Amino acid sequence: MRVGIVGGGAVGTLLAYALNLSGIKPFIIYRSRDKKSRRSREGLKLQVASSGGSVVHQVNAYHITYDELPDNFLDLLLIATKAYDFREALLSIVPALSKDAVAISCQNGLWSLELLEKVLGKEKSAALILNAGVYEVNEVTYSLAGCGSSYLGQHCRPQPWLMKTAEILHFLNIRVVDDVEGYRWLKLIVNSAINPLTAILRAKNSIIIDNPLVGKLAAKVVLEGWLVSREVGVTLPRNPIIELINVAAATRENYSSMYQDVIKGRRTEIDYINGAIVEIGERLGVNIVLNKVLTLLIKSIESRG
Ligand code: KPL
Repeated sequence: MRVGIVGGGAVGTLLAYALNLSGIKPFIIYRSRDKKSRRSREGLKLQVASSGGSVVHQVNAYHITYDELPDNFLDLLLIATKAYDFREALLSIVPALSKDAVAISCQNGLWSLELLEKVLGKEKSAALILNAGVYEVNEVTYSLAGCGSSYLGQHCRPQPWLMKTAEILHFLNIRVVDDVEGYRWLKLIVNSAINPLTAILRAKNSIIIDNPLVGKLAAKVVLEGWLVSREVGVTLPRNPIIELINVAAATRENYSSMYQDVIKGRRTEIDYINGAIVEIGERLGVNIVLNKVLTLLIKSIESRG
């Protein structure tokens, strides 16, 4: 099976490492030739905590740019770009997919799975709700700072390929679920609190559980998203306040993806997380004032560069 991973950042590296543990050497696909060359030269590493400290693993992958990919080549595509790069990445890669290829969106927030389904159809599209904390150490090294349970699901009855994919990614402790919407919203709501608060306060995820004031604010943000999800008609598989605490505890040593974006002066995924809650909440008449404030604060930080 030929597996492609678009996006060679923190999530892409973790996925590649997980595939290596099942004996698969994936193709990591880049837009930039410079990044590809550097990775081909210096390799890619994932630092994983172990009982006696941390171990740095070499990630075994082929590094390739979009235009080097042959047509009808990939059987499984894992899309691990930022949410705002998803559309362009997907459309550029479609010719490289084999006739029966299937694809998984791994983005934070909403809208990516819907876009994937428009291109490949519901049965060949799935979403991975990844509850792992990975951060960039340097351009070729990432660190895995905690891993909770992750979920894989579709907007139709789970197809047989989903179970096989969960097996080859067993390192990530993935459960195939029937109700992907519930799990997507659960993660969306948890991210809506952890990501902007850690980015604004420049703190690790642990601040959510270690600082009672931040914890209280995070819980209020979660409550807004919870009310929006109820108006949408989504049933959450778990209480999102408890999930917030569990995810923050499981990834306590991690710097959230939004923290990392802000520190590096990069664009964040705020529009797909809190921005999505604001958009849907306003349409349905739910009070989403905290999500709005967080969205504006992160956008103000982004605009300063
Ligand atoms: O999804 C994450 C992110 O940082 O985007 C969590 C799970 C909160 C880990 O940091």
